[in-house]
Amino acid sequence: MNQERTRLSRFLSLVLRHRPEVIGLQLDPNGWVSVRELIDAVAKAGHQIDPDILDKVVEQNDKQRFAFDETRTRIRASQGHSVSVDLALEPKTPPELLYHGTASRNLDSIRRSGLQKQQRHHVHLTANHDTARAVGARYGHAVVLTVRTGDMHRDGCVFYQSENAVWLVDNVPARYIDRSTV
Ligand code: HQG
Repeated sequence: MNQERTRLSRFLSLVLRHRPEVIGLQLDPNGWVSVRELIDAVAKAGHQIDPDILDKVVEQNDKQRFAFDETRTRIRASQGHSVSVDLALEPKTPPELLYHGTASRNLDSIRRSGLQKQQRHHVHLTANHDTARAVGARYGHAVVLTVRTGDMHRDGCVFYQSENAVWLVDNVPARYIDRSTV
C-alpha cells in the first residue's frame, strides 16, 4: 500500500472506529456513515479525500478493514471499534482452534485473568497464525496464544465473525488458552 493510502486507512480507523467526533461525524447505530458526509467533514477539517483512493483503501486494504454498503453510499469499519456500535453480526460456530497474538509482557496477566477485550467491543481472534504474530508484534515481542474455541463454544460462549473474517468473542477465560508459540 502506498503512503497516501496508508495515511487514509489510519485516519479512517480513527474516525470510523474510535473518534468520529474529531471531524464532527456521527456514526449511525450500526456504525455506518454517509460517504458524502465523511468527505465533506474531512474537507471542513482542511483535508481532501480523493474518492479513487478511498475506493482503493476499501477494496484493496490488506485486512479489508472498511466496507461500503450495497448502495456504496455508506461506509463503516468492519470491526475494531471502541465507540458503541451494533454491527448486527449473527452468532457463528468457530473452528476448534483460533489464535490471538499479543506481547510477551502480557502473558502473566493473561494467564491470571484470561483475554479481556480492553477498549474494544470484543477480544479479537484469527484463524491465521501469521496474522496473529503480526498483531502481537505491534506491541512488543510477539507471542501467539492458541485458544480452544471449539470447547468454548460447546460450553456456551457466543462467537461472531466480522465481515473481514476476524473472530470476535466477549472474553476468553484462561482455562481455554492452551499454549503460546513465537
Ligand atoms: C491484551 C488489528 C494483559 C491483548 C488486529 C492485546 C485485531 C491483555 C491488548 C485488532 C489481557 C489489546 C485488535 C490481559 C488482553 N492482560 N493484556 N488480561 N487481555 N490483553 O489493540 O487483539 O490492524 O485492543 O493481547 O487484526 O491486539 O487494527 O486488541 O495485546 O483484529 O485492523 O491487550 O487490531 O486489526 O489490544 O488487536 P487491542 P488486539 P487492525
